[in-house]
Amino acid sequence: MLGQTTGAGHYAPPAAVDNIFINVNTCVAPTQVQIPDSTISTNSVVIHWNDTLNNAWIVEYKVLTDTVWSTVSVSSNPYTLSNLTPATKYQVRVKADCGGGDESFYTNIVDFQTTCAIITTFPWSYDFENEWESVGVPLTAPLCWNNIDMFNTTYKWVSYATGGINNSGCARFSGSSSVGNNDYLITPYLTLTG
Ligand SMILES: [Ca+2]
Ligand SMILES: [Ca+2]
Repeated sequence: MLGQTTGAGHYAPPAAVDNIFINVNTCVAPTQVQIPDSTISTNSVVIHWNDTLNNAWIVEYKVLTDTVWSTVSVSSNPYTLSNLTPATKYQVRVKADCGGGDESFYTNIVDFQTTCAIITTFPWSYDFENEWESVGVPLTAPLCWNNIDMFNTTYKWVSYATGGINNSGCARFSGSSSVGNNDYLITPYLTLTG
């Protein structure tokens, strides 16, 4: 630690410290939190991490845009996180629980997105009023829809936020009748029974 005064005269220092205390966190954090893509479903994921020292952990997760983490005490690795919402972006982090209130630092934060639910409730409607997601630059699509842009990539299905019924937003084919087009905007999966 280095203290220094500057300026003419070198009068009293402009800051002070006292009773510095440095401690070591002996509870070692897990590493390499991973969520294999194959484990991601509409409402659950399987979380793995590396840790050969501990046998109890605290898994924290939240919706990406939330500020408050949900906390689960866990004694298995890997751990299945369930009761999630379909087609939603989440974040997860893990720390070791070494007992007696001794906890490690958090791991890095890992992002994941649950998969889209199959639509089984009818009538079903869609108003094209939510922001479209990137589905591979420069293409976007409504969440859980598929946008297929063939032939002329200048001409494709796009979001038109000020068009549609009462200017409420709609999907628009931005194209030209003078060129060939073969473009599709495909609904989410639907299951029709009965
Ligand atoms: Ca609309
Ligand atoms: Ca096209």
